[in-house]
Amino acid sequence: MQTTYIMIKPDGVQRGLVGDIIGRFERKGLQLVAMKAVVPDQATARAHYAVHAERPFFEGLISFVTSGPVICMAWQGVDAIAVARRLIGSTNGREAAPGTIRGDFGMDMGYNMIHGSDAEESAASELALWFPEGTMAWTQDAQRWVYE
Ligand code: D4T
Repeated sequence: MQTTYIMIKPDGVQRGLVGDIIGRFERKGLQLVAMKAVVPDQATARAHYAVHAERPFFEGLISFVTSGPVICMAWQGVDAIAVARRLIGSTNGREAAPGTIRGDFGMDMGYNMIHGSDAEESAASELALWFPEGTMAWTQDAQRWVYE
């Protein structure tokens, strides 16, 4: 079992894609173990993208990701990190495969709607950064909740 950090970025929220995107993770069979909406502060955004601090697009990326609400989520499942990356698709929406989130909804590199952890180490550090309060342990059993 793995838990991965997934974040719908400001463009995904602004475009009204939150429901569509979350639905894909639910339908895939991943389990939602944390979720909240926040407007990221500078320090958190810079820590999250620290690996890109020297890249020319860094400052633009920080102002973009702090520009409005994002949806922070933790999704759990077998190989959840790689599974989520495949659902998300490659970085540039114009090149992302149809059927992926970026391939179906995106046309840009910077405005690519969603972030997903790329390795176990980044998942652990991103979950600690965005969810210092921790995630929920709960048993998912859909049929048990159909009839009272
Ligand atoms: P994230 O990290 O947001 O899930 O995206 P990726 O894993 O697919 O891509 P990344 O880490 O290489 O890039 C992080 C973030 O920066 C934006 N970006 C990237 C950009 O605006 N210009 C660029 O040239 C690159 C490489 C897009 C995603």
